Amino acid sequence: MEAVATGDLRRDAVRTLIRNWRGGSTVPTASLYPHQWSWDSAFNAIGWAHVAPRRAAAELSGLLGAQWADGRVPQIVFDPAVPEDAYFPGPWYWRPMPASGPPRGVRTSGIVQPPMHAVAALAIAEHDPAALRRLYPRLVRWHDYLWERRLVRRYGLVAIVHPWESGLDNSPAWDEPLRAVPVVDVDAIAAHRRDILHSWSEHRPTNDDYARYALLVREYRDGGYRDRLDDLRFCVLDPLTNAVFARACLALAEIAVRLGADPAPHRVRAEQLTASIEQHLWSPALGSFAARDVRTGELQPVRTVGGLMPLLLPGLSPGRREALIATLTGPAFRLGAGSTGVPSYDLTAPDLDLSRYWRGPTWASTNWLVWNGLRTAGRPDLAGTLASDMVALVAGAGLREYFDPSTGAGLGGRDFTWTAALLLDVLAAH
Ligand code: 9WN
Repeated sequence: MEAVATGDLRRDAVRTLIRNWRGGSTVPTASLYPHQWSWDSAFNAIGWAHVAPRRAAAELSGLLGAQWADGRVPQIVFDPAVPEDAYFPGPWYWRPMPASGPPRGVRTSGIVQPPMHAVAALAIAEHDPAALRRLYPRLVRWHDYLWERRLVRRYGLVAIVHPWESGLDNSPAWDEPLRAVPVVDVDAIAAHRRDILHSWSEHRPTNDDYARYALLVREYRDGGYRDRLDDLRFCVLDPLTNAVFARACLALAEIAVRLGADPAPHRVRAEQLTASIEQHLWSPALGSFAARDVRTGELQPVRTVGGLMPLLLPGLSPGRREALIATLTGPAFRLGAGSTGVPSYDLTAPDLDLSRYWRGPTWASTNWLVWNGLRTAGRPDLAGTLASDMVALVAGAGLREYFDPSTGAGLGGRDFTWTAALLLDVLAAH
């Protein structure tokens, strides 16, 4: 890491945060994603905390201000100043909103994203302790929503009901579950797409993917966004969502302690989730955790970066931790063996696509999560290797949305906020 001029990188990262700040939140990148995204805001706040702690708190407060009456924190909070057709699906596509929806006058999507927010709140607390008191009650309601409405009782895990909810939109982990979703109106949906005006279509999900995504939105919307999990076409137990949720429960417990509230319920949830992840999502054949399709009961036979996320859990059994680290450093992910970060998909898979979104490329968000997982797992050596990879990727290709893991070439959006924010966090730790 010493070889790289980290001062220059830091300056570029701060400039990107400032450029993408919209007065109360930060867009992920100006033209491709011109609104506020949920898990991005958590990552962005972690970066802002190093630069302007008030903005970090504002970013999280703004997002939680769009929380629905039922407690869900929406995937997107739409900027009313941005035209409807700047992003697909825009605010109208998600309407009508139910009575359990967002506060009056606030326009949001109706699905969620990984619950990173308590982790971010705890991270920014060091810089702005007063923010915790405001954020805590909303974070509790958000976690209650997931635990009460999204829990699949027979597995003790929470479900995602749309691939976008995973944050790893077109991951091969969703290929089988998505076979239950017909491809309809593909040409009409393709004509509405805006992403491929800003990014190469070969680097994005396909038109068939988008037709399925849009149908899932319409069906969930037309059902009033009710979480009748048995009736939904897509209902999956994602290791990333559940591991991040468990880690967030531990963060919320720590926040409760600091505020003099009772941490026990949050700790109990973290323990239960950890046990359920171990019991129901482990694949001995893969040497990794994997997603389980609730409709078929099947564990998905693919190694993705999401399957490594239980490294974030301090309660993970030592055997599983060792096996995960062997997978991470083995041929599938190659950490430490001339790696360029941790790719989103198994490098040995026959359908690996080095430049298509979550089907191969390396991303800052998932790298940062694995980096934290390695620190939790007591492997500062590997965490250091990954931190160096993250810095080298940005030094070589800029603050891009994702990177080709074979060449390190930058892909997708430019001046990407979470890439900047998480780089600042990694640099601050080294
Ligand atoms: C849909 C904003 C988001 C990230 C996701 C990433 C991508 C959106 C899209 O961009 O998804 O949510 O339009 O492709 O997959 O993780 O939060 O950066």
